[in-house]
Amino acid sequence: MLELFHHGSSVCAAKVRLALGEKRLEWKGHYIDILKGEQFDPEYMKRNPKAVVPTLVHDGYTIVESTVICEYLDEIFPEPPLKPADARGRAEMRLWTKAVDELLHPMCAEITFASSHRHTIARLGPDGLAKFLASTPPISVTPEWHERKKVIVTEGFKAPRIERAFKLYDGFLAKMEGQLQQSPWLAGDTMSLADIAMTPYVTRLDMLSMSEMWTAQRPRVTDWFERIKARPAYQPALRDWCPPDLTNDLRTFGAQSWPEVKRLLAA
Ligand SMILES: N[C@@H](CCC(=O)N[C@@H](CS)C(=O)NCC(=O)O)C(=O)O
Repeated sequence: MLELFHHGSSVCAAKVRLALGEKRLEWKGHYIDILKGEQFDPEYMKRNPKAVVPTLVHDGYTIVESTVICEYLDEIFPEPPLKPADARGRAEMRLWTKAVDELLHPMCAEITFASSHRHTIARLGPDGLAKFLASTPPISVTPEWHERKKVIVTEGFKAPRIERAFKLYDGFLAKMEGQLQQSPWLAGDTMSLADIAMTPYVTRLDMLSMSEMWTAQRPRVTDWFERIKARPAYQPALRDWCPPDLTNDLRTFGAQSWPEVKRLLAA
């Protein structure tokens, strides 16, 4: 049996849901509301000491780290394959998944909290918010996340170095545009874990009403995203799990943030 501990707006959890969906696998979900602090439950942290989602449990075996989970699923359930057939293709694929984990993901957390999540978690009230921020373990999304989350929640777009996050994100879209000139998918002729890794991050910008970051000047990314969205696994994995009020927060607060984001990108 496959069990997934996940959350509706988590990019890493969406990545795993998409891999499960592409493989048409049945799974049982355990919803962890990371904007209410459910990830800090000591019982959950026994499975995932960084207090992050996702966590997969397969026949009693617990596995963390979304990219490792996706590779594991592709080995255990090889059809349809989500890795290129040749070693070079797999190397290209892993360069994408590594860059997503090391660079894009920490910046995605920053832009999401600066643009939207900080308004959502403000509803916890002053005491609830203080408890939420204090509960993040010393090593979480990144080794700096405990402090960085506090700064971004408090200062929003005035947080030091916040422009770095948006510029790095923009750089990933530029890199995608370049790659998609060479091949239909990010690591060659077939859709792979590279595309699955990038899908939640492009979707995040879309949900934040920031799709102009590619629709205005990146036709190949636009076309790639249309092809991704047309896949049957997309809607259930990426959109349906996000509760309507959270979808609404992302859209509304994101749209309010967009003029500031545009200014940071142009500076
Ligand atoms: N490297 C981890 C990162 C997981 C991660 O950062 N998850 C985020 C949601 S996408 C989370 O649970 N954040 C909880 C928090 O910010 O307290 C993975 O790929 O699974």
